[in-house]
Amino acid sequence: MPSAAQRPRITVFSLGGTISMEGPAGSGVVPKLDANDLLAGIPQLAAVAQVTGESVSKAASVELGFADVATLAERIAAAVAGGADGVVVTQGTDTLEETAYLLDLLLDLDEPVVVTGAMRDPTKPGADGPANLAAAIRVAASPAARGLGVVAVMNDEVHAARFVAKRHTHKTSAFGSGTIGPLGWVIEDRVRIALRPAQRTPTIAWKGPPPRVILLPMVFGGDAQALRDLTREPVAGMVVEAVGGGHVPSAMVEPLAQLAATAPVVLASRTGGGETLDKTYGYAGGEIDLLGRGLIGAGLLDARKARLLLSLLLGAGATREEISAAFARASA
Ligand code: DAS
Repeated sequence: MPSAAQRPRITVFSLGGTISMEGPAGSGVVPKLDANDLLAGIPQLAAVAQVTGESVSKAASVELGFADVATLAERIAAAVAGGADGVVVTQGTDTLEETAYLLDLLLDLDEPVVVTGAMRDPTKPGADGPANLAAAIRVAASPAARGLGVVAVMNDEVHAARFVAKRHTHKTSAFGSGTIGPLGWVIEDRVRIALRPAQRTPTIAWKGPPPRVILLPMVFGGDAQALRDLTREPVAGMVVEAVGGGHVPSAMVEPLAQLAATAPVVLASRTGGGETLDKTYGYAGGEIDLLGRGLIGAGLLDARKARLLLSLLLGAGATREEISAAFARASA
């Protein structure tokens, strides 16, 4: 066993979420515990790594915003510059998929950065927070996880930030990567990385809070009024969460084309897996029609991840061509 000084140095940043929540029976749980409280629940991990806790916030994850994650990214980069071999972020699961991808876009580190949380709060039998935190620390300490970009570790699975999504309201197996599955897993005391992404997520410089990018879901029967309502004021960009491989009702084509002439409009799919099509359907409102009118395919990114990428690109002052190229790269 490595001596204490030889063990990898891991910094754990706590943001709140169910993993940190407590409360009297019957009145609901709220964020209470900080990083050091969470680490006190897994003393056996001291044999794996030298772990330091830093409390960032005690919030429900729906309260997090772009600036919070940008500040966290700076703190993570500083921890690594100060000698950390890996970093773990604990937060609420509701927006974990967004935080993980934003960190992936903002950071350019070989050191593992792992986001985790819990589906069952610490007052529940079988609370999964300690197991998830222990697995996340093992991954952050593992040389096998270097160079993967940011990952999420939940339920002993390792997921790429670009693909991970919360797909269930309460199961401990709520997280998945619909299109590719997990990159690896934790078993006994081992971290197994079975797949490595073909390419890293591009890094985008943070230039301050980005302009507003709207996400518009397509619904059965269409809702052209929603599009009119949302674009009454000028918008910096829009992501259309289209049906199937990237399709909208024909009545929405013209207004979307008009918008695409003045602001980037990205075409994503609401299916939760696969990538957007570009040369299959020829009907009005099909993907060939929409891409021909200037919309940009989201490729492998779902609508929520596409909104984050478009927001950061606009915030960094990217041109239309640079935005198209970034989405093409995100799918390569
Ligand atoms: N749903 C809770 C969680 O899983 C709350 C939150 O996201 O903060 O952590």
